[in-house]
Amino acid sequence: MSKYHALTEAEAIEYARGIAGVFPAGAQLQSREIGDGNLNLVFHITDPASGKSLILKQALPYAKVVGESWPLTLDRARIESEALRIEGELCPDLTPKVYAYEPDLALTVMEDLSDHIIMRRGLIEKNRYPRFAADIGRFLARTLFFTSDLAMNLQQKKLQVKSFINPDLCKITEDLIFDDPYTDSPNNSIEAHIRDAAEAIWADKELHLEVALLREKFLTKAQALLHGDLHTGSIFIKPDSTKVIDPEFAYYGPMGFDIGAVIANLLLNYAGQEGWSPDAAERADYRRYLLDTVQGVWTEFERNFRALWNEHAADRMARTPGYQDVYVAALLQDTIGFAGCKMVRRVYGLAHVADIDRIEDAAARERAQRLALAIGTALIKRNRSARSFDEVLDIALTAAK
Ligand code: SR1
Ligand code: MG
Repeated sequence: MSKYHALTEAEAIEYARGIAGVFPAGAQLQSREIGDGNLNLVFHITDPASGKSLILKQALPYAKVVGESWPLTLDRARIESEALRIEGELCPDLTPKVYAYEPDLALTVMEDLSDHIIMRRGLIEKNRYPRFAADIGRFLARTLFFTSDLAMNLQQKKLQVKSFINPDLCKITEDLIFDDPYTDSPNNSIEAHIRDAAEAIWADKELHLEVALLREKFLTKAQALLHGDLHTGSIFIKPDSTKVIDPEFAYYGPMGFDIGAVIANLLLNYAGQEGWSPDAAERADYRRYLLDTVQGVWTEFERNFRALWNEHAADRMARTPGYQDVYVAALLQDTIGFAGCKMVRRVYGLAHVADIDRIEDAAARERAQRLALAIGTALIKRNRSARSFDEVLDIALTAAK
């Protein structure tokens, strides 16, 4: 019989006590369930006397955001712990340390990062993170390059694709990102004041074609091991440190999906400045910082990715002259298209973002929502013709005028 059951706070303490070498014997541990994501339980275990702490993350057999009517496989805990291991080997300074994985309980024990904050919150507070673009560009380049056919033994890579088949979590993305926002789905959550904008998107056949083509890439292009949900809520940050968490949506897919996710979430905050920066000069200044960061993410990704390719390309065909330029040009287009899809879904799909939803002034929130939709739809429509990353910045600047 399965040992699985959702842990209580007291059981989480007992489990944490058994992790060797963390807490002193007899420590008076405290436990608090702090999960504010959509899917899992997260226990913060602390020992006030020694100052030591741990995080226990446990998958629930359903999507917490909806309830037991939406069952979800516990296998995602295995996928997450395995993805964390690979990301940790490739980027040890950019991932949390994992102390244990308990398959029967779908439980991962990891480093407590509460000296960092969730990046989405940091951006809402208008903090600046000078290292972020370089850190995330390196994370993206290393995790995507080294798990792809460019760097791996081709047979090993196929076996790795198999162990990251993640149908339940991919279905969430397929529905919530590539389907629901383009029709009057009951999963959507639409504020009445922007229903006209949603209806315009439902009627926009040119847009639907681009989304169908991007969805096809998500469904079929097993290019690299993706994080799969790389929004600013999956990043813990402080000015001198970046940590990428929560890769439970990991699967083999198109590289641009992860790069686009980072860019989309920076641009969602850019749109949200309608509410967070009422002063025009302050708004323009923080937006300039965000666009510099958006540009930096792509520049750092491309620089690192090309350097890795030049140094580590696995075989003769990967070193074919001209191949790298064509590959990167296609990555740019995928990145732009997926970034657009990731923006639209966060405005009126099932799961929104605090950068926009927490704006209290309804008129400012509506302006932010419409701006995010304008940028998102333009990115989607321009993806296949894009030749330079400058187009992303042009779209954002033009839409905000
Ligand atoms: C039902 S889960 C909703 C969203 O939360 C996750 O973070 C993913 O982005 C997913 O689409
Ligand atoms: Mg998550």
